[in-house]
Amino acid sequence: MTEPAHMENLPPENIAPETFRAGHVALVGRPNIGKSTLLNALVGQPLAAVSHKAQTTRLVVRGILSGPGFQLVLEDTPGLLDPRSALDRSMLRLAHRTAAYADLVVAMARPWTSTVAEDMQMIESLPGHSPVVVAVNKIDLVDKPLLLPVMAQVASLTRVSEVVPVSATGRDGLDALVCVMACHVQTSPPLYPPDQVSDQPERFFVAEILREQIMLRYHEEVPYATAVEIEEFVERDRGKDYVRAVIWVERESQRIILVGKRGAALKALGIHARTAVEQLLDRPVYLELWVKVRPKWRDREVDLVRLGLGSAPSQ
Ligand SMILES: Nc1nc2c(ncn2[C@@H]2O[C@H](COP(=O)(O)OP(=O)(O)OP(=O)(O)O)[C@@H](O)[C@H]2O)c(=O)[nH]1
Ligand SMILES: [Mg+2]
Repeated sequence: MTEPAHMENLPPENIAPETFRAGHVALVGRPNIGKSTLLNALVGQPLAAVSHKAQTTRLVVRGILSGPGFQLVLEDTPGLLDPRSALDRSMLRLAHRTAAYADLVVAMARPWTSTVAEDMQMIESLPGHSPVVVAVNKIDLVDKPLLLPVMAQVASLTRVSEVVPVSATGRDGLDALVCVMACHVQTSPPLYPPDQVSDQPERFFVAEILREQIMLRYHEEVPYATAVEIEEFVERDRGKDYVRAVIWVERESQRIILVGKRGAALKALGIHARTAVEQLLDRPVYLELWVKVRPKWRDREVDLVRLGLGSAPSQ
């Protein structure tokens, strides 16, 4: 997974190099629409954190989907929303920048007529000039005839070249979506070896697993006031790998909730996270968790940069 990309990747022998297609595909849309679920379903691995809460994803998560004659570098992004904190602004900038530089944008929309206007507005405000394919997700939640007007409305937008109905959890329509995405990227040699699923480091995915557990296990403001920092990651040839992570919160009251009575909540979090980390890395891991307070980190650019959640103001 952490293999660096090299530029001499060759298409499989039975594919003519001049017909191979490859490119970056940004998955964008409002929070909770299922971008991360779709990424995971397409690459077949739980790379990105998924939860029923909005604003689960804070950074771009990349998954590589290789098939016969194509390679798609899928980029899951934070949900597009009206920003209220420096963190929100940073997430919005990141999602917009990813869309602007992608070869193709897959804008995800909800399947209801009541929300189609909002999703169309989101699509119209996307920066850049790359083609837009709309994936209308969660179609398992609506009667099929009700989908048609939604699809017709989004298809009427000038930048939209195709609309594909899908259910990321039900794995419905995914083959059609892959086919449409592969047709919309340019001919290009593969960007990565065919068996590589991401170009992001293992420690990034360890933080993502911890974040998912926090989103799933805590409520109200607590998961939102939380950031995960992997302070140390030591790979060992013999014995367990060692990972030390700090979970930052904004207030002492949040630290107390995270840790729980006699440390029970943090212990349960650690056990679940370690199991998922060991599955991902396919080796045993010793996971050490610390919870620390950093007041108002979400509104302090300097903290965002330090935690890898923002770019330096001068950039
Ligand atoms: N019924 C149904 N639920 C879905 C589908 N796709 C995703 N979900 C659920 O929607 C919720 C949000 O999914 P995520 O993948 O975390 O959504 P997201 O767009 O990445 O959200 P943010 O990271 O917050 O922007 C989860 O509870 C998913 O299980 C689908 O096709 N059908
Ligand atoms: Mg997400």
